[in-house]
Amino acid sequence: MKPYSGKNALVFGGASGIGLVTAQLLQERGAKVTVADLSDPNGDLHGAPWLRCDVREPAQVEAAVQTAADGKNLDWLVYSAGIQHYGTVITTPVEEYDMVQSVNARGAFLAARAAIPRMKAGGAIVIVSSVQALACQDGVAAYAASKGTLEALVRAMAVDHAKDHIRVNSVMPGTVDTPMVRASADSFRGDGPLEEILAEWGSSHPLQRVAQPAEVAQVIAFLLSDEASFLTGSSYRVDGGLLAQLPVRL
Ligand code: BMA
Repeated sequence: MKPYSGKNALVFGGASGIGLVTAQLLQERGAKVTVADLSDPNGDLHGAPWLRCDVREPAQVEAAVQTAADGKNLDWLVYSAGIQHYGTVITTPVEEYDMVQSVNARGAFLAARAAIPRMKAGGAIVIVSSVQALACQDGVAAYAASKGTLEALVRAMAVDHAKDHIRVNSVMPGTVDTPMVRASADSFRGDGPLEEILAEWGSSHPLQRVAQPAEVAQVIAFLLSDEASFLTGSSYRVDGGLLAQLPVRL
C-alpha cells in the first residue's frame, strides 16, 4: 500500500510550479488528488482531475472544494495559487494591489473557509507563502504584503481549528524555478538570457542556486502527512539559506 492511500487532497494553483509538482508527488504516494487552477495544466497531472477555478470568486472556490471532497472527508488542502507584481506603494496601482491580495491571500481564506467544514475527521492545510513575508527586496510591496497576510492567517487558523484536529502550516520558499519566477526573470532580463538572471538570483542564496519545485513539494508533503502530527501554526523556510545570511561581505 502506498503511504498516502486513502487521503483526499485538493491543490489550488496545482496546474504549474510548486502546486503542480506537489500534486504529482501526493498522487505518486497514493493520495487522491484534485487540482484547481485558473490556467490549463502546463504539466502532466497523471490523470488527476483539473477544475478551472478563479480563486477570487467565492462560489468557484466553494464548488471546487465540494467537487474534490465528493461527499467524503477532505484530508489535505494545499494553497499554492500566487501571482507576482512589482512596485512600491507609490507605483503599484490600487487595482493591482487588490488583485495580488485577492489571489495570493484572500483566495487562501476562501479555500480554507470552504475546506474546513469538510475536514470533519481532521485534516491538514499547507499554504505556500514566501521568504518575502519576512524580508524583501526592492519593489515588492503588494506581493510581500500578501505573503505577510498569509502568515498571520496560518497562525489564526491553526489556533482556531486545532480543536477540530486540523493542522495549518506554511512553507516559505526562496527563489524557485517556476513559471511565475521565470516570468519575473523575463521582465528583468533586458537583452540577456533568462537563465543568466535565474543563475544570478540563485547566487544570492548560500546554496548558490535556485530551488527546483520538487524541493519545496517534499516539505509540503511532509507537513501534510501524519508524520508531522505535532506541527501546527508554523512556517518552514525552504530557502537555500537565504534568510540565514546578512548581506555583509568580509
Ligand atoms: C519568491 C519570489 C521570487 C523571489 C524569492 C526570493 O517568493 O518572489 O521571485 O526571488 O521570493 O525573494
